[in-house]
Amino acid sequence: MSKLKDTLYQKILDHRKRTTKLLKKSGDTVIDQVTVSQIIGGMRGIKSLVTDISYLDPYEGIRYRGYTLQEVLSKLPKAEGAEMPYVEGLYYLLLTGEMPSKEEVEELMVTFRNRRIVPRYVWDVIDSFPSESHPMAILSAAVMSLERESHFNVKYKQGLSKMDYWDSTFEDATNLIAKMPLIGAYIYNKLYQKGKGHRYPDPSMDLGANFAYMMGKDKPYDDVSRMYFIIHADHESGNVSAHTGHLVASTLSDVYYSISAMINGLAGPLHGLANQEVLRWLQGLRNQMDGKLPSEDEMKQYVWDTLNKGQVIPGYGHAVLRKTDPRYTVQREFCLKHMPEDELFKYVDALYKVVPGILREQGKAKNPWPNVDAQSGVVQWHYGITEYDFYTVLFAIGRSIGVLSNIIWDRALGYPLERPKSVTTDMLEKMVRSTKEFVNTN
Ligand code: CMX
Repeated sequence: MSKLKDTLYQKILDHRKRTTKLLKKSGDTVIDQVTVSQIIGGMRGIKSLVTDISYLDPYEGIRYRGYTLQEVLSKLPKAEGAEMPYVEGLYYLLLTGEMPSKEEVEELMVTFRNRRIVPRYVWDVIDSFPSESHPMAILSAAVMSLERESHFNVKYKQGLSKMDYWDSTFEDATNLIAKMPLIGAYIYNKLYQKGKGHRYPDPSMDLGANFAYMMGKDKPYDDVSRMYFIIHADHESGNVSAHTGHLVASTLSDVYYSISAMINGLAGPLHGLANQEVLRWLQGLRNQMDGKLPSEDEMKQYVWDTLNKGQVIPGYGHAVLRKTDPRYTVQREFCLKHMPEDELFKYVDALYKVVPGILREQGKAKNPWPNVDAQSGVVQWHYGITEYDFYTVLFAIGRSIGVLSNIIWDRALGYPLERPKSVTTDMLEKMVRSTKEFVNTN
């Protein structure tokens, strides 16, 4: 057993006792109430999922296993001369809750390296897509096509104890994470470089550096990849991509079905696709300005014009966060260091000064501050990835690391099939009529 798997197994044994005790002793304890607006309003804020991989505080932002993003970036081991840590180390941290040593990360790098090979039929699936297809649709299909590789399915058919579900799920998850960057780079190459830029992975490189290499990018794009995959990895369990992955996996569908579904959820403009929307929207402004940097008043006008057309400002607002997203801040700091003179970065910076005030004045958005997607496309654009349809693929590679870690733990703790209850509007009206508040106010 590898060091990671061994450590994970010990953690699972300990954690099972806590979950069993909670269920046995406190199963009927009420911890939340549900309002009509929460039911009609997309279940906002209802405490109904449990995960120990990450927690999202509305004012502080995401913590992975208790660590802020800044702590994760400074404490995880790094390659010689790198600014950003190994992505492999993040997988170790998310799975075990322990900050890995460099040796532990190196062992995991070998594990990933040995699992990179993507079967030929996956390339055929990708090649069979018309070139106008969205890269997220291709990614979803490519991941789906790998389903026949699932160890979990083989074991399940042979008759697998529930206590062992996590083991083959771990094998499937690790196999998929190792392959995702290759699949992503191949899709980029097929769609935008007509297959001419394809590079095989370099066995001496870590996951982030290898992705940069396969994309044909020089330093510091290796750090951009590492940063990007790490900051997008998890955002607790209620966001659409994480929740979809968890939901599908709760039926004991294998990780390929689950991650393909996760990718489909991420592909919506209110979620992961917002990063490409930001770029599209900024390009609109740039075209309108004939290339010159807009004044503050021109910027304000563009924002108001968008709102007055009934559209959202992409990259701003959030269902949980009530402050600037720390994932935005991490990227902003990277931009300030590496590309302060970049024209689009200046646009983003100028927007940061005007959008929150306007959204407050408009009075609809509960959070007027920028989220991760407001910055991420600009960094990619700067390093030559100007095909913004591709940005959500990068988000998906990162997000799969967190969602897969969660699925392994779901299986380890025996979380059941997810099945919330729905009611009809009639029932809802009846329930409202029978409450004290209704009687008192009518
Ligand atoms: N621009 C304009 N209006 C916005 C807004 C924005 N950026 N953010 C929220 N609003 C509006 C909502 O559309 C809603 O309007 P209605 O009452 O007319 O329906 C109102 O403000 C209240 O929404 P909210 O409770 O503040 O936000 P939600 O939890 O409903 O939605 C989100 C959250 C992210 C979908 C929303 O803020 C949004 O559409 N933002 C722009 C898209 C975006 O950046 N998405 C990426 C989020 C991060 C990610 O998942 O990747």
